[in-house]
Amino acid sequence: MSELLQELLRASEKAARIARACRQEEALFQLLIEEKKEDEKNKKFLTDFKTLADVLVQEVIKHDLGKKFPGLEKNVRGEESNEFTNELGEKIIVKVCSSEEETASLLQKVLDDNQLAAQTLARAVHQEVTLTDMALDAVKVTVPLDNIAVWVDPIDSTYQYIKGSGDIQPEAGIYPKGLQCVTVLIGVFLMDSGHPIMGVVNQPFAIKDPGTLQWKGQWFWGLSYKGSNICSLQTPAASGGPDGKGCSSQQTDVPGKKSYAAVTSSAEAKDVLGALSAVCDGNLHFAAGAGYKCLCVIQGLVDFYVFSEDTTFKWDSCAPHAILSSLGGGMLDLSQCIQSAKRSKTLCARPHLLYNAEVQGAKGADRWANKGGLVAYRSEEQLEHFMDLFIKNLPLPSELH
Ligand code: 2IP
Ligand code: CA
Repeated sequence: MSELLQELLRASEKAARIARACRQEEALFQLLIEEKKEDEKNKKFLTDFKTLADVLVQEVIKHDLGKKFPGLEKNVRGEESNEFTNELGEKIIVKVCSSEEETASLLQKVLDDNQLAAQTLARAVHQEVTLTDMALDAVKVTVPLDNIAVWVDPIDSTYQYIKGSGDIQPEAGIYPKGLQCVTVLIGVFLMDSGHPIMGVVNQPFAIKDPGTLQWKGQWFWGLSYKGSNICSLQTPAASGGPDGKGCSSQQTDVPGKKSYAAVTSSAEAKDVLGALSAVCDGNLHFAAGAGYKCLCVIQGLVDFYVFSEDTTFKWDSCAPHAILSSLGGGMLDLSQCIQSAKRSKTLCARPHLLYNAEVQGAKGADRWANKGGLVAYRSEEQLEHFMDLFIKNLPLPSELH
């Protein structure tokens, strides 16, 4: 159904515009970078402006999807709750109202009476977004609306969004940090099976115009449902990313001779880093943002994104996972891959990440953690051989530290 995908794209673009406004409009940027002193915290309703920006973007996505597909808003899930409570225990629910004026006056309450900031934000929230994507117009796939739910990460890589520079130089096409690592992630999955079927990754700060210093974004989408696989990037490896400087390995006919490129988090464990370095032979990269690292795989800048820790969540992976599936790849649970390969000497199973089940016994956000870590890949053929080499280079369990 191209209409749903079109709406996801439109919502992601509205979200990206709000994210850009918060960085580029002076009235909002000052609030974004403002550090609250201890005695100012929770003075009124506002916890932090960055939390408000995150919550508001999530509400806009929910509101816009619900307007087009009534009922769907109940199945939009994300990290943020839209309820703010002040020190007196008073509550305010942040939501998109029916008019720009109403939204502005609601926001003014959370923004310590800052009228200019509230009006600027409300304008971005109620802005009409029209966009054209010819490839998307051609998509004719119907998905069951009564069996889908949506994971949203309104602003992934929040730290880079607030503190990140816009002048970081990429290494082999990959930004280790900075505004380019910020993404808006909207992923659709089937509630019964938990499989991701549609995703949009929007990068609000992709290119800075050297003349105007204004940012331009870019988006990526994919659909993988009942044998239909369609993606905005049909030949990612060939495109090699926005500047054509991708560093992913070249295909060779001799699997044993291939070397791979991978990206991971700077928070990755030492033993895993050792194994990745051994397999990647100088092509191991670090980048901020779970969504951005997935984008590096989607764009063909690297072959794999590997992370063994449990600090990514369903809202981080659902959207890029759907896009990777549409390209013939996917996202697997890393610890299950390792266990299964050790049992059968080969990676015969594909333990794909699923999006409908909570982690048993976990609380809060951890209920939706990708508990066993992850491996994101674009090519099935490469996966087998890469995992084989990677696992061989991991220390035995008794040697892990
Ligand atoms: C974060 C963000 C971090 C990432 C972490 C995510 O989401 O993407 O950058 O850590 O896993 O949960 P790292 O960059 O080390 O991979 P958010 O910014 O939305 O909290
Ligand atoms: Ca995130």
